[in-house]
Amino acid sequence: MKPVERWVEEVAATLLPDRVSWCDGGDAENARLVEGMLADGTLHALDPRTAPGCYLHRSHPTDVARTEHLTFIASPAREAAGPTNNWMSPAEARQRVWPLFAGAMKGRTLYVVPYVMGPPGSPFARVGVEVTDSPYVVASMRIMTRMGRVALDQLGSSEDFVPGLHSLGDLSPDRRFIVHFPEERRIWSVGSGYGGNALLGKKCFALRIASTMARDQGWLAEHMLILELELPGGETHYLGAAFPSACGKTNLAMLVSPPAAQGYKVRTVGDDIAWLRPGHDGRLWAVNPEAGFFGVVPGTGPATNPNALATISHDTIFTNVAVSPGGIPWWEGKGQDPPAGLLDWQGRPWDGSGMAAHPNSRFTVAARQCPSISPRWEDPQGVPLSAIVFGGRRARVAPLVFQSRDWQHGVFVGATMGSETTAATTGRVGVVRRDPMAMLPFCGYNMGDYFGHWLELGRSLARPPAVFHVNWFRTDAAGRLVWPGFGDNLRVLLWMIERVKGRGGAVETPIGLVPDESSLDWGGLPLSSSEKRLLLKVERGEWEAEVPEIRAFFERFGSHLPRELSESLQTLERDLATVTA
Ligand code: OXD
Ligand code: MN
Repeated sequence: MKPVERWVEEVAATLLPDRVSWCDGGDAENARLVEGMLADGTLHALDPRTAPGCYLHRSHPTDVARTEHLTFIASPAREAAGPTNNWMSPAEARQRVWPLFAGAMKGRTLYVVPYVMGPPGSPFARVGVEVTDSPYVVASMRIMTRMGRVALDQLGSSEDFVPGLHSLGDLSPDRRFIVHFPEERRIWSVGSGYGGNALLGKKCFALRIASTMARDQGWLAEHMLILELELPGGETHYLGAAFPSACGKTNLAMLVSPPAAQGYKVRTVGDDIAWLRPGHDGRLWAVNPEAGFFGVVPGTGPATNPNALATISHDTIFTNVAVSPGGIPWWEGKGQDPPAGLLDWQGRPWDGSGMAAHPNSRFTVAARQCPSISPRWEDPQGVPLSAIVFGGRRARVAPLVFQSRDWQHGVFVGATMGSETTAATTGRVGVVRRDPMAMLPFCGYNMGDYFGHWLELGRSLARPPAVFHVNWFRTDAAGRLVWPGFGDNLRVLLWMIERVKGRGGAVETPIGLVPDESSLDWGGLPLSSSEKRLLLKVERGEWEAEVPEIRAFFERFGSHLPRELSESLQTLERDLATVTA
């Protein structure tokens, strides 16, 4: 018996399913699953004329986002999980969580979902196997990963796979746990059918477990989009960008810009996760381990992201959007008036107040459907990064863009990122929290050690990417967003590429290098000179107020905080004190 078969037999003995079904990932299997889900109301068919091959899933109203407070790292020592993760000892997990799996699949089918994270044939691809009782999860994993026979073939009789146990349980938040065992490289998830909690290849494997594998093996697993930027004449650059959930990674990865007419082309390699490795050439190489997009729907429209709109025009699973009586999906920002008789995300007649689609409603769609997908998106070796971009959602403080002075300073910039919370996780929206490298909810080990790993990895790169920070969300005194964003973000990317090439004007500030006003292309933008100044402004008082917050955040890591980061903080403090206001 192969190791994977032995494991399935072992867990089935506890889960007690009525049936075990090994998924091959084929069309016939998917059609059978969809048919069953249409029959039992897990899926609703959408209008075959305007949304061919599309379905709507409504999740339980208490199960609409990742639940970070129910997500745990179960390393034997609390210190290994660090101060930013919820920790549970493996013994406690066995006591509190394992019993929730006992008999959980009685009357249900246990689906075995073998999957590969990483491009086909890539030496960096890794196999996971998810056991689940949710056909919605199976259908979604088929889109988000390379699922089925391909994974079993890659695995053969090896033991080298990440086992993930998932059951919907009774969907009660009181009995919901997402537990990661980094040392054993296994995952348990119970009580949720929501994407980030239940599609175990994504956040659980490709970020939390993979980040610990990456630490041990000398690479990085990051919450980053990867985009390709072709300049007129054909020169091509790749950028990785880490923004917290629901801060525009998908939009940036699929950017369509007015300067496209001049020969600039942006193509998509990935929209959420990047696995990064030092190459023999001293550069940092990136692969997208996923095969699909699980993106935020509201705000996806012809002006904001026409490529995403085209991508999701067919063969897409929508979760928690609104729908017309004729099965036309609708959401805020779609760029169309709401159809008459609209049903909200819970299937109730919408009375026009509040959002009709859930703010965290999602699309699940194959990456190959994206019109802007890069021909290199499945390159087994990945793509070499010219730049890494960190970014947050800050109404104040952070300028539109700045560049770090070097890799070490770039790690400091990433480690001190702040961002306002969004609907992608349960809890209050709009409060600023430190979200280092956008990995706060996704780092599978002590973040202090993670910063150290970033520093060490940089030392091994002869040609490290330049590191930048962006903020598209600065507001004026009236609370209005100043920067138009979306397609115009290309202007900022082009300044970065100029900097990478040793050109592009910049002024030194205590936080790093900010474009001088004349080196950004503002042409045609309806911005006054005071708005331009506001966008690029490094306000000393605001940054002085950041320093104690950063210090308090750093202190949480105790002896795990690399000395280099305390030094960078001291430098910032000193430079702020000496700068002329
Ligand atoms: C996601 C998230 O779903 O970050 O990508 O929440
Ligand atoms: Mn994400």
